[in-house]
Amino acid sequence: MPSVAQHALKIDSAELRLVRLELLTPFTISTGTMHEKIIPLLILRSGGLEGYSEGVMDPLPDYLDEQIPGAMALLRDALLPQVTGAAFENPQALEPLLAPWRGHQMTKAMVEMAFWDLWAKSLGRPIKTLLGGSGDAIDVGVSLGIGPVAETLGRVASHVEQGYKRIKLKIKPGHDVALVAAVRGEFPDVALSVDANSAYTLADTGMLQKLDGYGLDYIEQPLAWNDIQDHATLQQRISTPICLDESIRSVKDARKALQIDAGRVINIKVGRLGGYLESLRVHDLCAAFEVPVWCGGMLESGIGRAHNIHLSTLPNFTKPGDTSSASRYFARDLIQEKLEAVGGRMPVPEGPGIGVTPDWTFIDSITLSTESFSG
Ligand code: OSB
Ligand code: MG
Repeated sequence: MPSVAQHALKIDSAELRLVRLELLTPFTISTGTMHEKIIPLLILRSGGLEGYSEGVMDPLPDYLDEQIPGAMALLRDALLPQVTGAAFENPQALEPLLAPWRGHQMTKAMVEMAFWDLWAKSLGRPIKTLLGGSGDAIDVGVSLGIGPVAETLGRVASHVEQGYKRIKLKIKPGHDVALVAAVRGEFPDVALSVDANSAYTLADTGMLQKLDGYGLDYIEQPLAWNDIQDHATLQQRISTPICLDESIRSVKDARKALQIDAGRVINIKVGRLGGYLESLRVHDLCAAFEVPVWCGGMLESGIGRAHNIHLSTLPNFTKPGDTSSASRYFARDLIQEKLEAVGGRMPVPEGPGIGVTPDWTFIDSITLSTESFSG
């Protein structure tokens, strides 16, 4: 990452909102169905500038063990009182303040990412450039929720037609091999992957071995969300690369996983890893291991999506990310710009910071609560 000489940036105040955004269609994964997105939004202010981020934790701990009430409490009782009134030269200077708190990567990432946006704006640079990324657009794939096979086939067809560069199918026990066989049968050449969100155990090895016959790009997080060891055992028994998502919460986790061949691809989610700095470390570690990475998604609004797109411009993001068009999920986004993929390519927002502008009229109309913090 390029070092930029810079005066310390004082965080004058912070605002924490909770907003409710309706999903156009429910999204089902192995752990359950999401009908709406409740999004904690963070605004950090310095002088006339604002930095933005969104939390990707769920209302209840069903993807990982983090959840919105705990995130709000940590932000309210510790993180935001700590950062407001304080000055930081760069995002690295913020890390020692966040590090002592156990876990809560997604919560810490909110503060770190909003600060990156603020810092980049203060320098007049896009986040992409400060991260060391490049390019005007990134390759994107799509993640299709669990649904009837016939319906999924139709959705695969429409997304292949739109040019998405990889189709990811959500799977769970009883909704796996037959689905993959049907999709592969109709789309022999499409880049295809599956994501189990921890729905299986080593007792399912036989079924997972059957997936080897369908030329999948990878199988994402087949085993427990907090496991690495069993994934290494499974990787020895299947030829399809395992992609780790839930079980990688830090660069330390990533190192341990790669050292024992527990996976051959890593999904980088900035929130899950606690921010850009840890994401950069995982990115660089994977590059050293010659392991490709790609950027995962959590059905983010345009604010989180813009952050993800900037991160995806780094060189080892060699596989299409889950940074598909916002219009797939929401009738109206939280930002004024449209984040829409064209031919499987998502343009990187231009301008300083994340490069997108909140639509405050709309955000105000869906805000459930607002809390203010000043130093
Ligand atoms: O495991 O990647 C996942 C959505 C919610 C929770 C977990 C995951 C997902 C997705 C959707 O796959 C990705 C997206 O389009 O944002
Ligand atoms: Mg996943």
